[in-house]
Amino acid sequence: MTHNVFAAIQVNLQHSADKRLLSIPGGRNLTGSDLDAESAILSSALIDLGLEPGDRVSVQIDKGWMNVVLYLAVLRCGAVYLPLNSAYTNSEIEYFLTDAESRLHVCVADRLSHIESLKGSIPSLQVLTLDGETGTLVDAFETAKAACQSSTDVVARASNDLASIIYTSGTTGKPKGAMITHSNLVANAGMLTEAWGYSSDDVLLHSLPLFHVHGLFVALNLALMNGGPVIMLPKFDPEMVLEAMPDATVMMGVPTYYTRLLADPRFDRDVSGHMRLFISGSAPLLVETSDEFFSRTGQRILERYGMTETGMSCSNPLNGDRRAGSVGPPLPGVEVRIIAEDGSLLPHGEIGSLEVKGDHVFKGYWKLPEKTAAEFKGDWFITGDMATLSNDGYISIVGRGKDLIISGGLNIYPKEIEDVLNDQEGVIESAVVGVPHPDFGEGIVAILVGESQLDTDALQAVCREKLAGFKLPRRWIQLDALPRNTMGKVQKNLLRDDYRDSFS
Ligand code: MLC
Ligand code: AMP
Repeated sequence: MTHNVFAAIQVNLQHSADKRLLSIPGGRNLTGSDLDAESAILSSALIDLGLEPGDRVSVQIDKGWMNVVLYLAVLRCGAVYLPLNSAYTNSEIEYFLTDAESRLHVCVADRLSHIESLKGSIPSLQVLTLDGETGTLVDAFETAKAACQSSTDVVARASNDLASIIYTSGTTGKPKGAMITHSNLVANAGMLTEAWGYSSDDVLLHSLPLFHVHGLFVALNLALMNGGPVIMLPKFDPEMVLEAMPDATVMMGVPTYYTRLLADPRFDRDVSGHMRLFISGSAPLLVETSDEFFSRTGQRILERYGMTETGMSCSNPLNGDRRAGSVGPPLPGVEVRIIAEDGSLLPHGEIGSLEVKGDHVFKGYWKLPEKTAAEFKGDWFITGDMATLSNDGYISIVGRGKDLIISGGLNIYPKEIEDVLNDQEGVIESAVVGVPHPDFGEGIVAILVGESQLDTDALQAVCREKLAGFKLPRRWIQLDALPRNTMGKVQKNLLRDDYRDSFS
């Protein structure tokens, strides 16, 4: 018996052989049998290229149906899928490919020459391009198809073998590759199916990117594992979402999606009334947004909580009290606990560090056994989030133990931006903080201390060259000195208070 997560998906593709499972409005529709057959062809093309089980396939492409076929083909041939945000700059990408020792990288043609230049330092690297429905990946697919090569076999994998590596940044050091196993994915999709009553009758409105846990594993995997159709939009755009909504039953998004929908007066009970479920996660959903959504649509958004390392851990109930400001009880099969600084278990209602345990928890960080050991206590994973647990079992995330900004559902570690700024001539030191932002939840403010008056346009340009656009500070402040406590530590809480109205 194989534990390859693709095998669990394939059963449903075959059950839904003639059913339209993936539709791109204005584009292609693929049935279960299309997805099965085309992933088989691409899988054999990948094997022909020399890919072996366990090899890393890094992917930085635009969203589309071929991206889904590629994802399925990589799983099917037992390789490890490594998705990368399309906003990452070339210098950011270089680290991921080198660290992961990528065997195959799939990118848009514009990035090809840069990736080719990395071959000297990553000797086994091969590169294919994909731009929509063209590129050398498609050529490889067509060649395999013409040769009638379609290995129908799903390459056997053990439950603890890797299905995916997703990089997450951290408060210290370089980004870490979270190793996600086949059984992690099967377990988490099973928990969500049960908790959300997900079935083949659900039609998912998919507007999330495919390069993070939310869009890839929570949304796409859950639908495919249930044989449920997916309407896939290239990105979140309220116009497109409103147009697709009449054909959908479930939508998932980060809080920004819901605030943007609420900003559109056309989003009302008529448009949303038939929807079974709206789900939010990846960042805190403000109580005001939840309440406004409820009064506009008569439906309470179901908020859930998770992270790259664990997939989903908690969710408000499908039936029962969906509590604004809380992420609900742990999912079936998940255990949670709240721990004090001294390591003791805290009673209900007290704020402490949230730890989780279950079959959904990842295997560890790629090539970083010490970092892995530091974030586990036995089977318990230390999330880095601060939370409370109510008497009736509801978790509320009240803050972060880690210095992290979440903007539009994307994680930004201030240290990464501070390192770039501190390297610039004339900058003595910097502190980057997140403050309330009406659209993104949090927006980025850079506070600098310079030898003289700093040229913030030039600093902005350097950041744009080195960092993905969503990490760019949007407000710049220069001070004579940063506030520090008696230990000499920068008091970011004071800076957050001082500049909290920067975007209001
Ligand atoms: C884009 N920009 C952002 C941004 N996204 N700035 C801050 N925060 C963001 N999230 C900037 C770009 O750099 C660009 O700036 C400008 O906005 C326009 O870019 P765009 O791509 O056209 O933006 P838009 O389409 O409006 O995208 C915003 C968004 C998108 C919110 C729709 O970021 C998004 O889909 N976010 C979801 C992220 C996600 O999937 N998170 C899940 C992680 S998994 P400029 O200056 O260059 O013009 C996880 C675990 C869990 O967290 O629990 O789920
Ligand atoms: P990532 O590292 O991108 O997987 O992001 C995971 C982090 O997002 C978690 O550790 C939390 O800090 C945050 N997060 C996810 N869902 C929620 C939520 N519903 N409420 C508050 N924070 C959340």
